[in-house]
Amino acid sequence: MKIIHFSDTHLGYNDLDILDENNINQREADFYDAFSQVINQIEKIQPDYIIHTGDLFHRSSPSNRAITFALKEFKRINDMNIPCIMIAGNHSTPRTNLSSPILKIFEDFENIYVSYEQKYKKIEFDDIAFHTLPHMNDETKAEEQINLCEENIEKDKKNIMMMHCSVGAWYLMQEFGEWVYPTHKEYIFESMDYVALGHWHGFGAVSVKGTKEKYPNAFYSGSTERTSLNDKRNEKCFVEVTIDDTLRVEPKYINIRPIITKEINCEDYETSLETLDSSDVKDAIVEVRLINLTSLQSIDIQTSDIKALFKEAMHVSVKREFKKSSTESTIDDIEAVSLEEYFLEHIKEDSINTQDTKEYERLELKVKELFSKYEEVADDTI
Ligand SMILES: [Mn+2]
Repeated sequence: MKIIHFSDTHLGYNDLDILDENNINQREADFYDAFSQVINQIEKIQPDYIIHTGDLFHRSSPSNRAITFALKEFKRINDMNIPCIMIAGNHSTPRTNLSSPILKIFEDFENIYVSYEQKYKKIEFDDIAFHTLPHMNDETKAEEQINLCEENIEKDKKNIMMMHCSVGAWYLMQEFGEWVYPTHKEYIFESMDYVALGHWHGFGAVSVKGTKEKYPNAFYSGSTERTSLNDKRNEKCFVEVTIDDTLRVEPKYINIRPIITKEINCEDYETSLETLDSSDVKDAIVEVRLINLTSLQSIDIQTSDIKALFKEAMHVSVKREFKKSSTESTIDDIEAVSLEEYFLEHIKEDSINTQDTKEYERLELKVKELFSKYEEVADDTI
């Protein structure tokens, strides 16, 4: 028996102010592309079942575009005549009873089975039972729902548990209202053929109570794209689960836009630039770290100059990481009135340390020039 498990597709998520050729936010389009890649693969693999473990949409009230896209893709799934079981995650669960859950839009698709009512629901077929525990806002009610799941295990069928949660607080996403599965109920996993998890955005088996030991049958499939540029994972996947006499869990990778970190060591700025390799950044999201930066260099090194080094990238962000100095002065040490004066004082301090007065004079002029430009712009706005 073959099951495709995917999750956390976050349709409608957008980021970075970049539009694609269709005037759609480029990152939003990336998420749609990742989703379609999974559906294309499912068409080829022709599994027995398809499961999605939550956060189909990024918001509980998605945009028209996100809904239109989802309906089109789920029509494809529906037409495959393969049962598809889907649960709600924290992102697609409304916080109040006033709004209607978005997954309701799939109720009338004959091959799509949805679980979004914040309670346990068993979705059963001849050979298999899916025990779904969608996201629950009220954690106090969750335990009785887990008990219901336990009571409903089918001895003569395969049993699949589906949840959108952090298992025992080890896989927290630092999001408001996330549901933590109680550690003392993890033993239920042993009665399941497979535990399909959503919420954590990386692929992998779940650890036993925070040890290095892993449950052999409990997996997060991970997200299909990155909802934060802090997520540096370049491998996103869906999972092909084969349940015969043994269980096989195989990640199937998706082609996603690369995210690449480059480092420029400002202690040896020139050499660092010379040895910089920018050949691998085409269409990538690039994060450049300027390390060991001094305040003097920080004035000279323009963000636009750094960005120009990676012309082929889709997006470049520059992070300035200053060198720690033992003689760092605090604001209290400097009697300065304006930002300009404060800044000049700071440079002066630095030049005293390095005994480079010529450099101070050069930068003083530059700083004055920059501040006068700033003031001109500021005056214009009055
Ligand atoms: Mn998620």
